[in-house]
Amino acid sequence: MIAQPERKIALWHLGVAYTAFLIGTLMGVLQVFIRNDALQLPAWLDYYQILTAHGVLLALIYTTFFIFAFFITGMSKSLGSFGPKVRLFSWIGLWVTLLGTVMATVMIVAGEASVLYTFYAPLKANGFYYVGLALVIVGTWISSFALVGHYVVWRRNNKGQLSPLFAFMTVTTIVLWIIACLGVVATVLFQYIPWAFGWTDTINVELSRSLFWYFGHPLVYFWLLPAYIAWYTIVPKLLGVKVFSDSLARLAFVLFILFSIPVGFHHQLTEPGISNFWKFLQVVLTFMVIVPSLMTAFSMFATFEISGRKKGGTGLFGWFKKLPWRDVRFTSIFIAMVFFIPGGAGGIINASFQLNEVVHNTLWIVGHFHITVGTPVAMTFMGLTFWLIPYLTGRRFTKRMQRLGFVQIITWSIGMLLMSTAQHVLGLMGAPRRTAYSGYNGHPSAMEWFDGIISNHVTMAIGGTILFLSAMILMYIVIMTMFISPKAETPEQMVEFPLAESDMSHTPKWLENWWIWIGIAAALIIIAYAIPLTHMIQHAPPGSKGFITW
Ligand code: HEM
Ligand SMILES: [Cu+2]
Repeated sequence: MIAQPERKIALWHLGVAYTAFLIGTLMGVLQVFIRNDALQLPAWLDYYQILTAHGVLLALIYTTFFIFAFFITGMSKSLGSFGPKVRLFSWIGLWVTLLGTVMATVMIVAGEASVLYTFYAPLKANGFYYVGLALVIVGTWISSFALVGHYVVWRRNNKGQLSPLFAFMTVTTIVLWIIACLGVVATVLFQYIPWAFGWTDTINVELSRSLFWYFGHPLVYFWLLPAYIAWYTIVPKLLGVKVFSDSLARLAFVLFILFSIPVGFHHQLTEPGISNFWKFLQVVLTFMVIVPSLMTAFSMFATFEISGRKKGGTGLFGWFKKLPWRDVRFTSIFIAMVFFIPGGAGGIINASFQLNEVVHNTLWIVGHFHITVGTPVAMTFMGLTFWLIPYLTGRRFTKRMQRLGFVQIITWSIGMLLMSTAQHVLGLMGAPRRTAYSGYNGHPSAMEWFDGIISNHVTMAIGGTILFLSAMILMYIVIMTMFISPKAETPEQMVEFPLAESDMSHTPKWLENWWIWIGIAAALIIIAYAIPLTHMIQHAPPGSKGFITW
């Protein structure tokens, strides 16, 4: 059991995460009904307002707070208790991030910031929305430095040794996060804030979007890598085996630092201000990420097979039946992985220069990120929640909770399958994303979006409703295991932190030489961004004044 102060910090993070989850999923279910013309919002509430709340609270806030809860618990577990300074800075990090969250949320609720979570200029929110977002980032940096400090002390006390896999992966994710944030911090501090408070009249739109996506793409890896940490370090323990290959796991992680940052232009393929050469270069770099992704898939299935065979599974696929399907901690993550197969394939489509034209800004994209962040990441986090909260509170995860956990993940899967398949197909038929209901004056093409079986906004709404019910079951489990379930008394009732053993005897030391990876990452970033960004600044158009369209 980790020390009480760390447990408290982690539990606070989880409390905030699930509050955001509750509000965010409520917005989600409203959206599906509005899009299908079954619900009309009162005049004081706007579709873009709730969509902003949905994107910010789920994609930015739920994920970030959950991730830090997981990191804090795992770092304390694998490197030992935090010192007083690490604790203090973890608290400060939490409060600053929370302050920023509250500020941004108040602005959204007040109708001052219906600019969506990507806050593209020239849409202009109240300046305090951007200040809130900046504080969120600063808060995560403080928490990150606390964890890195803990790691540095450990390395100093264990000279010449590789750090445990969990700690290595946490630091990798933090390195990626800090490099990524530089872009969004630059645009928010130097472009949005002066413009939103009226200190400057206009904003360089193309530059702001490019700096945003410099951050926006690695942001998805900031969500994904913690899920991968669970896949690499928790899943083998649930299966009763060691990590498949420690060095492969570490190599995959550092490759994510290299290939997740210099690629943001793949979100801007339709934008006129960037020449094709730079777009093409970044598309090529984007495709490099397939390498560590397939390395991860390979190690996962190798882990499954080794475990299944150890338990007596024979033949080509006999091992599959021997996996611990009755353990919701495993089954949830397994389903999360399965969703990532079409999710990753869809990502290849989105990033392709030509195919992007077909799917850009359509509901396909919404379908895509709900089967990447909305399920593989979110459901891995759910699978972690089932043991993380009882582990931290010392309460039991009862049989009844385990059964409810199964109902929760199965309903989430069914809901997501319906909603995201409908969204993918509707997107191919041309239905746009980020719009409330619109009949396009009864145009036949738009009417088709309401009369298929799968390709129908109603199917999407049914899926969304099932998802919302599933989210409420999860909230019940969270509240029970946080405050109400009986305390664990006997050792069998205690919930453990299932951290797998990893054999580091063959792992090369250079894998943990951060300067190599930060150096290569910097070189790639300069190659991919220096010239086009300079161009955007030197040949800047007049700039745009702000627009408040809502
Ligand atoms: C109850 C479950 C959920 C439902 C019913 C739902 C529904 C939706 C719908 C219908 C949209 C598209 C709206 C539009 O483009 O007009 C949307 C957008 C989005 N959703 Fe969800 N969603 C759910 C859960 C999640 C989760 C768990 C995440 C991430 C962790 C997530 C992240 C997002 C993001 C980032 C957007 C894009 C917002 C934007 O375009 O600015 N959603 N959701
Ligand atoms: Cu991307």
